[in-house]
Amino acid sequence: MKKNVWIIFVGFLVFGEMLAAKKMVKTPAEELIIRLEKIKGKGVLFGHQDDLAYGKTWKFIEGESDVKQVTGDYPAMIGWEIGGLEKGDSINLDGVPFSVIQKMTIKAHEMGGINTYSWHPYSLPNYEDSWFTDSIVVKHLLPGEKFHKQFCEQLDILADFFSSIKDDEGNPIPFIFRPWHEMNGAWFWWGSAHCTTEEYQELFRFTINYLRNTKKLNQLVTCYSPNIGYKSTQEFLTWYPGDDVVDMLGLDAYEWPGMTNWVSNTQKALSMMISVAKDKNMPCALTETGIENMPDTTWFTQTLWPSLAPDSILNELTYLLLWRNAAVKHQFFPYKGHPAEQDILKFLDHREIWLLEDLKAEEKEK
Ligand code: BMA
Repeated sequence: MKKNVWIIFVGFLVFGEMLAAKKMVKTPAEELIIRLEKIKGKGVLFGHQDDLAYGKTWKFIEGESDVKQVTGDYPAMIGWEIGGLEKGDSINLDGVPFSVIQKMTIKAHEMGGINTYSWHPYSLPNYEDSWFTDSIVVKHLLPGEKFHKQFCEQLDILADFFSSIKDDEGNPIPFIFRPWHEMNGAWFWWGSAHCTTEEYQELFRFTINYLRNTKKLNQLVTCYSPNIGYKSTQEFLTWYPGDDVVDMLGLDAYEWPGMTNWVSNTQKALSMMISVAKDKNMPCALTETGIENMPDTTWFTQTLWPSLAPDSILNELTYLLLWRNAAVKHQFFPYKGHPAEQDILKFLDHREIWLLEDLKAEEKEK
């Protein structure tokens, strides 16, 4: 009898310890959020989409980077695109093999950088691209609806790929996942004109819950990122799917021809996002930005910088990301020889804008 009491007592102790340990061990996603929170107020990570995969004049050369060619350093944040993965393709919609994305995501992490994944998926059932908006899709992806099973199979493919992003000890590498972005626009099939707000929210919720709960992925820092254009914090939150499925907030803001008052409009949009982020105690970022082909060769110092420069903005953003440098006329970072090369160097000279070495120096001090 006495022995049994002891066994129960020891059992309780061990169980208690296990519970405490479980609480203290952070998931990879939680660790990345903490990392972003620590950066906030000190520096804004400089990011570039596809930077380690290809540039204006090169493709799939390990160690190469348009940012490095110009600055001597890599971006601190690297963006990747997984559109096409859901379809079972081995290369994404921009021609980048998923094997390259996998390898270079791991490499970016090993170098001390942070990764973020965007997703421009093809639609069911006919695999039209993200910009094909002639048919209603979102509604049919939801539980109980006609494409739901196929949609789950697509998420299974994503989950398999995400699980392969791990370090050499087999630990999942965390990254920022930004699905269903720019939903307030009408250009994507999940945009506001092509589904109801509730359908959108359910789609977002289902996607994240499936990846996290059914597929047991604990490395996704999920980001909700509308496009510039909302007029209030309420409007920013119109499609917001819930604090339990969102970890951070983002804004996508490009300057396209014909736009006016970009600096003040971007400042306003950033300030609204920041006030929501503060309320929710979440990190936030300028998740996509740039001006295609950079016809204005002082855009970085005269337009982008003034948009970010007020302390109330600079102290709150965790990163900004310029879009990709495709070989065709679709570039957003002034590659070597571009007339805006000197201007980006001046922009990057601001001590608050961090390339990879700045991030590493900060984190080494800890
Ligand atoms: C868009 C453009 C497209 C590309 C897509 C996904 O903004 O760059 O050319 O296919 O992003 O990367």
